[in-house]
Amino acid sequence: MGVSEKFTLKGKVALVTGASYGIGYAIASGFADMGATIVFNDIKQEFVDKGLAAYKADGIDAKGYVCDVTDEAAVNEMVKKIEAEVGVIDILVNNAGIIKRIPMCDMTADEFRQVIDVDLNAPFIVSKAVIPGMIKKGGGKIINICSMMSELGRETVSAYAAAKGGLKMLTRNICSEYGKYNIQCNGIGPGYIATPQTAPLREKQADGSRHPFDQFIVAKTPAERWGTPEDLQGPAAFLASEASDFVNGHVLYVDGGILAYIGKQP
Ligand code: NAP
Ligand code: GCO
Repeated sequence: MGVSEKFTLKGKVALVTGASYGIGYAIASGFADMGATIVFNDIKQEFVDKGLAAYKADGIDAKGYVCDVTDEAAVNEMVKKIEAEVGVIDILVNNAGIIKRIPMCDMTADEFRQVIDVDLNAPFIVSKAVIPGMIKKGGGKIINICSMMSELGRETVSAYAAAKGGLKMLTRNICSEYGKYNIQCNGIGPGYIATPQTAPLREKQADGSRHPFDQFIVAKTPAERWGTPEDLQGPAAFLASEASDFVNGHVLYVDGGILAYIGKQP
């Protein structure tokens, strides 16, 4: 097989969680362009419908399900339905995620748990639901959407950093435990990407100037810009395709160079 033939997803079924918009939508659209059949979920019918309309407008025949990824019974039910209605899942992207920006000492234990539940427990629940099908099928790809906060901390994101750091280790553990079944589990660590999740960090100030955090991120990124959801399409397609069959337990940071950079000299 030629190398270029390995960069296809023809005939593959891909489930991308929380993919009505944002990073998940871009990754799923990229997979569709590579030939995969796209399945996604969101928490509310309203968002699933919006997602379906967006995929349709892009010429993608996606299938959407209402499912909260923190609800194990609902996830198991959804995976069963996908297997019956679409086919056994070849590629899973654990993308659904939330953030709460609250100083740690002001955060309630409940708020901390909610973030851990969506950003760490859910990837465990969804992966656990799809792995048996992948084993029967002879292999599969799991991509966990990690973060800069899998490596770094900052004020107000204690729960998110704990969850994304944990997700990096869940990635390595799935690789360790299921690599022998031809399952590759890798992470993608996006840098700062312009999506609804980061919109509050980019809001214009009352005087029309840029948000100080916006300026801080552009200065901290060697590429000198925010990332776009589309910046993640190529890396995700690589990790979902046969081209990466011996890449396992790795986190690929797609961050315009943030993690390599000490910051601007004064
Ligand atoms: P986003 O714009 O907020 O989208 C997140 C998606 O997850 C939404 O569709 C959301 O659905 C869904 N979701 C949340 N909780 C869910 C649940 N319990 N069950 C099902 N779906 C759920 O975020 P994004 O920026 O695209 O981020 C996507 C992923 O990348 C997240 O894991 C995030 O942590 C990670 N990430 C983002 C950045 C960034 O700079 N943007 C950087 C690194 C990593 P509803 O809103 O419809 O409920
Ligand atoms: C924040 C941001 C980040 C990013 C991303 C970085 O408040 O610092 O929301 O956590 O979204 O995960 O990789």
